[in-house]
Amino acid sequence: MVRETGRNAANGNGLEASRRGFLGGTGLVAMGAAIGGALPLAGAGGVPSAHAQAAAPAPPAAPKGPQNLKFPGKSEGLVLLGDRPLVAETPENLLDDDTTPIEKFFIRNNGQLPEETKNPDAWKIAIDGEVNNKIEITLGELKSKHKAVTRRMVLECGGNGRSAFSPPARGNQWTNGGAGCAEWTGMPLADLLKAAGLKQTAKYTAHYSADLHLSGEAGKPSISRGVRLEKALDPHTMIVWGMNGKPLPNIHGGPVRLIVPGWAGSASQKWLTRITIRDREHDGPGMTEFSYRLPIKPMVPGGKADPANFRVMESMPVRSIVTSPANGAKFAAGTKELKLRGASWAGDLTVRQVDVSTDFGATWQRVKLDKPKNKYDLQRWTATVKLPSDGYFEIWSRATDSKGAMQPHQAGLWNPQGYGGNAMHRVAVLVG
Ligand SMILES: Nc1nc2c(c(=O)[nH]1)N[C@H]1C(S)=C(S)[C@@H](COP(=O)(O)O)O[C@H]1N2
Ligand SMILES: [Mo]
Repeated sequence: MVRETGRNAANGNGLEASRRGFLGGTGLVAMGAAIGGALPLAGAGGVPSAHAQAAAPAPPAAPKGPQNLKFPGKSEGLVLLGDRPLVAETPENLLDDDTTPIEKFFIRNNGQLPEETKNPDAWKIAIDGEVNNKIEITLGELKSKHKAVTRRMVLECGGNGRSAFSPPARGNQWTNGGAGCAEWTGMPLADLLKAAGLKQTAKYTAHYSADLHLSGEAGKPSISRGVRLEKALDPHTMIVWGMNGKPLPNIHGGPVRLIVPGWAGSASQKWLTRITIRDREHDGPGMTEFSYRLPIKPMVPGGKADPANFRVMESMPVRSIVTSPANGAKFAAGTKELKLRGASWAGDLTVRQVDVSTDFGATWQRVKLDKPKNKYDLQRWTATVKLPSDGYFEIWSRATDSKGAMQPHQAGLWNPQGYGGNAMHRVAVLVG
């Protein structure tokens, strides 16, 4: 994995930048000291990442502001996390639509972008490995032979929320914007696998694609992940050629990709060329050691990780975000009420409840939570909160999934590459 220095790599979620804007360095230190605290057993810099700067002896130099993405068809509101490979996230306040428009949808690449195909219908997909009949089929044939289905489903990077880990974890420093919810059109992968005839020995998929490894070395996959057969056969796991009613754009894996909803986005292979059915857990790039894996026994944050203590990450954890107001929003003096909007989702599960706090979690208020349109859709929420006075406030949001798991205050289950961080979302606002 490439180590990338994203925005606010050291201090997490961008909240610090807003505070600095409001308060200046001294105020920041005071604020951090008031709410920060030591994290037992942590490695160097053992304070929660959102408050990390409070521990510094002097106010640090102002970090570089976020760099905006410049890419055809994409909003300049997206924040560039890396340009080799190209990675960009959607600030939470741009995730305010029921269906994330293509121009706002996050981008995550591990290798080089393939050139856009001139003839999408001639694109070939093969199914081989532990099957009775190998299949090679063009996208054109797939489309003509199978009834297209459309589902609105969340795609979320396994590293979403990484910037909240303390000590910092390796990789793109996503806030909560490594996620989007699109209308995906295609067909269930299961239909193709059944047509190939799965052998008794079939256990796992292995996904291959047309993008080159960053090194440019021919035949070296940039990433090749897979899923347990049970997930591959779930009717929501799809081969997809349409996004929000348009042909799937090249940047999102067009002409054809997988969407494995609810699980780390890396399983959703873009530019899909082949699926090999395996008789064991796949071991391609992105499957082994600490890649998209979580500790079985919790490890000491920042400590030495033992590969034998890691298992493949599957469902993503529950998450909520405040999509309005934006972090750093200012309101006129005397504003006594704020209308909030947000979104929430929970991997393979649904969201049961979302609560918000304007007093650093001392008291919580339940929001009005919408139902998903179909399984794996995101759930929008709204709330109105009262403010007791002018001044600096943080809006915190926390979701609880259908099994009762709630977002923690701090990204937990530390792991070297920072997967599954789902700390509560916090936005800072200033009244007056
Ligand atoms: N072929 C290929 N597929 C890929 C990737 C990649 O680098 N190459 N990145 C994966 C990761 S890590 C994520 S989070 C999603 C991102 O999809 P998007 O760029 O359409 O948002 O694609 C996945 N599929
Ligand atoms: Mo990802």
